[in-house]
Amino acid sequence: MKHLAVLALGTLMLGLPVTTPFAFAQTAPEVAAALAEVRFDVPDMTCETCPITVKFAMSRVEGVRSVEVDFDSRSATVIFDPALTDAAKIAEASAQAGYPATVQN
Ligand SMILES: [Cu+2]
Repeated sequence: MKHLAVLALGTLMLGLPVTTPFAFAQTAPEVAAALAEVRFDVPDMTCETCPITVKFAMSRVEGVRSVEVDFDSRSATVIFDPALTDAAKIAEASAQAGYPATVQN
């Protein structure tokens, strides 16, 4: 009886790696194609630790995939899923952390 349970568990665990990569292979290209990139001006950054706060605030927005903040140019480049968020919400998060951000044209 014990052996049967172990066998059943083994089969269950073996089944996972077979189905998981297939599911990823199907969804990954769609997700990558749907991502958007926006550059923001963040003029109120005054020292080299300000980008840490901006990056943290923007990264917390649901749907944001990556945030790169450049202190020298007072800008932030954000990659996000437009199905989950938008530039206005990301700018608002930055503003609430003390750094108003505007989309670069
Ligand atoms: Cu600072």
